[in-house]
Amino acid sequence: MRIETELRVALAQDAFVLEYQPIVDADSGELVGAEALIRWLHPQRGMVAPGAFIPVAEDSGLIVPIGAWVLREASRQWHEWDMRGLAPLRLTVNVSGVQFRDAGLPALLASVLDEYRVDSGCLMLEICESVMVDGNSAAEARMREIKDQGVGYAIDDFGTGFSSLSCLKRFPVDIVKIDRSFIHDCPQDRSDAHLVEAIIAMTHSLGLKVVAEGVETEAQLAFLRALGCDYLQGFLIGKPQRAGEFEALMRRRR
Ligand code: G
Ligand code: G
Ligand code: MN
Ligand code: NA
Repeated sequence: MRIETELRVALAQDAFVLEYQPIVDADSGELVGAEALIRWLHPQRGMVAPGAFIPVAEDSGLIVPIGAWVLREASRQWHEWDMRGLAPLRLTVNVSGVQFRDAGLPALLASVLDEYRVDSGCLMLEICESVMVDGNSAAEARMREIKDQGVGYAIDDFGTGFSSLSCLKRFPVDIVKIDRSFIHDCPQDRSDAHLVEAIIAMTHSLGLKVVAEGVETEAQLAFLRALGCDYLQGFLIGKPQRAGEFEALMRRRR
């Protein structure tokens, strides 16, 4: 079967699942949120990572219904945790450019936030720099329309694209996520270390918060903390995990 056809079947059969990767406050280590990451539970191939099917979903337009499933499922899970007294936790959800530009997105968000009584301040969309670089006023208007619903924005993989400082200033961004490729060789690699330092300083000068992604070592953690990085995410903090495991982590971290 073509992967596109398989993805349609997967949607119909509810064969996707979300994992949650913890995000902590750099100073206190307190759990502040999680990034929701989709996985496909394939009947033959087992768990398929998003890199293997998100690009196909984007090309075929299937990213719109798949992305809708992700937003609904993340909201449903938030509500479940809230009911058990485990929220408020901030959830960030990855949104592809195609999905972001889809005309139905604002209404979909309004509907899931309402259905699951999600505190909109607890939901953030992770978009990549290219959404802003589109440079166009349509993207800016769309961002503001959703922002008016209380939903925030984190810029994913920051540093790998071509967005400028003026974009971060002009668009209603809340958080910048430094791409893990820049964190990987810190603090030994002086040029990466300086780059990370500059991104943090620049982000703060614009009044935004910053998340370092891909934190894997204690040395990276100490380095990022010393620079005043706000939040940390990475295997050192915790791997992406299923809701049940994540819930256990929330109970321990509270
Ligand atoms: O989870 P890793 O686990 O492999 O994720 C790889 C990539 O897939 C990341 O760049 C992430 O942004 C993207 N991704 C994960 N979940 C989603 C999702 O729900 N929607 C979209 N559009 N991308 C996702
Ligand atoms: O592009 P995005 O930032 O959304 O990608 C998230 C991806 O990064 C997921 O595939 C996740 O599994 C992966 N990831 C998260 N933390 C780490 C880490 O510390 N090291 C590495 N190598 N990958 C990580
Ligand atoms: Mn992401
Ligand atoms: Na990233």
